[in-house]
Amino acid sequence: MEILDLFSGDQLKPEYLSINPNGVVPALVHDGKIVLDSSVIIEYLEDININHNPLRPPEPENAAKMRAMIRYFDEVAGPSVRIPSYNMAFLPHFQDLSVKEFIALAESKPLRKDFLLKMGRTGFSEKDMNDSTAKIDATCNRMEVWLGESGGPFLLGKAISYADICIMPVIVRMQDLGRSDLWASNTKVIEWLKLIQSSATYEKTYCEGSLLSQVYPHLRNG
Ligand SMILES: N[C@@H](CCC(=O)N[C@@H](CS)C(=O)NCC(=O)O)C(=O)O
Repeated sequence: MEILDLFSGDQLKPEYLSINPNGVVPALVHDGKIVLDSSVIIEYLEDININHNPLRPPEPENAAKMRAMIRYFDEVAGPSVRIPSYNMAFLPHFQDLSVKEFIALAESKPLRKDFLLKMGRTGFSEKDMNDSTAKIDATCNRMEVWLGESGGPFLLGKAISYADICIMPVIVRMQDLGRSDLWASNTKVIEWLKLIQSSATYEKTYCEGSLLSQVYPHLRNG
């Protein structure tokens, strides 16, 4: 396993771009084959039978439901969580750069150039912040409906699936940024999150230093 330092630009070095020309993590190289994008990687791991517990429902209808959920998360929640994350945690890194350095950095990012230029060195506007949190709010409402339809405690019913695993980091990030209010009225989402966060796997995944509030003291409340 190779760990990249995103602030030093490891993801933009030619050796990494030859693996992932998008210049973002994660990328999986397995038996010399390259697999890109987190939601594709997790299904690939299932396809090569690396998991002891299947995380994709065996019935085609439920597998399709799961993929539709993941598409929704990738379309609505994924891009939205980036705006508060950058404004609240990462912006100071960019404010330390000169205008010229900042533009050069933005230009070097294959997928995130426009995003960085829009943010600029003063951050996203209040409207952008509100629009993005509204999308996370909509995602939580959608999850509440799905949890109701499946009977829970997971999005597709009794067993945890890739859909839960795909959206979990977004919800945990918003919780870490102090925005648990976004799902305060979604009782099923609250129970879903509690269940996930009480598992030993969660504990292992979010080892010390994984949360932004553990890295950036200004995010710590109280
Ligand atoms: N859709 C991609 C998004 C990947 C992505 O945005 N990764 C971020 C870290 S969470 C990244 O590598 N950013 C590097 C940069 O902005 O330069 C996936 O899920 O794999």
